[in-house]
Amino acid sequence: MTSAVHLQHYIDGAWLDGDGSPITSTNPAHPEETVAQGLQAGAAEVDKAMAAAAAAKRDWARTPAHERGAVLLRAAAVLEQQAEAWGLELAREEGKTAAEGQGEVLRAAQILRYYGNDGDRTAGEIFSSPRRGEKILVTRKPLGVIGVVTPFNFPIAIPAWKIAPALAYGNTVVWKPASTVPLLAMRLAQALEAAGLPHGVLNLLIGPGSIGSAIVEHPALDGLTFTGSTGVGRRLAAEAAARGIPVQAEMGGKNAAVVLADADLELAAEQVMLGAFRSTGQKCTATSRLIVAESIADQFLDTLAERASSLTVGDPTDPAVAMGPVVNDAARKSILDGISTALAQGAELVAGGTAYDDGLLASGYFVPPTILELPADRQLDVWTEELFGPVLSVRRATSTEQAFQLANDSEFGLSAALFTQDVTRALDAIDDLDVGILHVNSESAGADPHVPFGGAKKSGYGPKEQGAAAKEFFTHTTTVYLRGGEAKA
Ligand code: UN1
Repeated sequence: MTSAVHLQHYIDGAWLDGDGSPITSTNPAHPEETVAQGLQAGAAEVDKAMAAAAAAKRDWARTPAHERGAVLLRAAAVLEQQAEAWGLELAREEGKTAAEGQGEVLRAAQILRYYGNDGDRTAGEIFSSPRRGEKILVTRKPLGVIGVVTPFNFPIAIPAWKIAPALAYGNTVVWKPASTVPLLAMRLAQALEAAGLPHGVLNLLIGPGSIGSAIVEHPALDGLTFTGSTGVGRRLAAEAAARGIPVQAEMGGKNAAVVLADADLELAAEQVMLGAFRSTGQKCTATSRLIVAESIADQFLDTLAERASSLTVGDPTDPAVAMGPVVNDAARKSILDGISTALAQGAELVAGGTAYDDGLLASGYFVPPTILELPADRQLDVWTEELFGPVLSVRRATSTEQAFQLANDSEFGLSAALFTQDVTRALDAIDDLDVGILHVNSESAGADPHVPFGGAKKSGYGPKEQGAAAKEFFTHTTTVYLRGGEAKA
């Protein structure tokens, strides 16, 4: 067993103990194993971090974008070098497999590289003026101090895709990661520190949700970016918006995969399995609903049932394991409750569904990969509410139109996956499916750093993330009417 890492906060370029109560992160596969421990941040640390970020913002904003980008590129190299070690720590702290953990660290590096190279690409636009002797410049300037609040499920990639653009475009940051994954947060801050980030530009506070609220309430805040649950997101967004502070919030998903009768069923089965069960279903982009054409439904569900029951569940650091535990006991309980409620309301089990009662799978926070077929005549909670775990709910459709209607039957609209070999159907889906991200013949999860990421309907609030959208959010414009000093007739 590896010994527990000592958790500290990173404020104004120094690693400090908190003055709050103790905090530990534990291994969800072996809950008795402490991964990291320390003292939470208190109100004094929030003030210090906000003051440090505010003091650093003028100089960082004036640092040439090329230099800011160079810091991100050096941090990317640190992540690449540490990918294996930190990927393993990620698996121990969060529960996804070590391969996925390593992939996530490398993905964070890729994101840092993207923004490291993007920062000095464009600084604005120049327009001609209707007046002689004048040009109109639209320059982009950073917002200032950005509050970053991130979830447990991508402990390093989601922080990277918020912090990298924030820094690249000249902002300073105060970051509160999910309290279940503080070690990986420390690792990202360490990589940026090793890369030479000036003091105060990034500040990390480890602690409970009240630290996030304290950041949002702080007078020094200039912008807020959040990913996490709908409840918390809406509350923080409302608080920030009430103070006129720009907010970018990524929240829930209840993403559908639609499998039409003409689909390549082998491909569809493989991709639906990945979408539903990779990262133990703990992605806002995970496939949690499946709509399958009636004519192929029996055959397709048989294939999925077979694949789900042969998925190797266990310790995520074991290379033979395909699916690890969920993040903590509360998550396990609420997911198992969601399954029991669905069964009581008339759902039928296609695979999984029964809590483990023996050995590692019972002592760790494991939930079996579960597939439920829902009755056609009633709306079940499991169809509408995000369980954030390895649970796939299925309904059958007798036409493409009905399949798309069912896919849109959600207050969320983050992503969807469509499986068909018919381009006409794919083109229809672009118009008809009310989602921010559509995958045709691939799983519903996944995101590239150079294109917008975010949802329709209640999945998001404010500007999207990534690509050009990130530059839009993390900067504002100043329009400059520029004339020479000579008087014109
Ligand atoms: C992915 O699908 O690979 O919280 C990324 C989430 C999303 C990120 C998904 N914001 O799961």
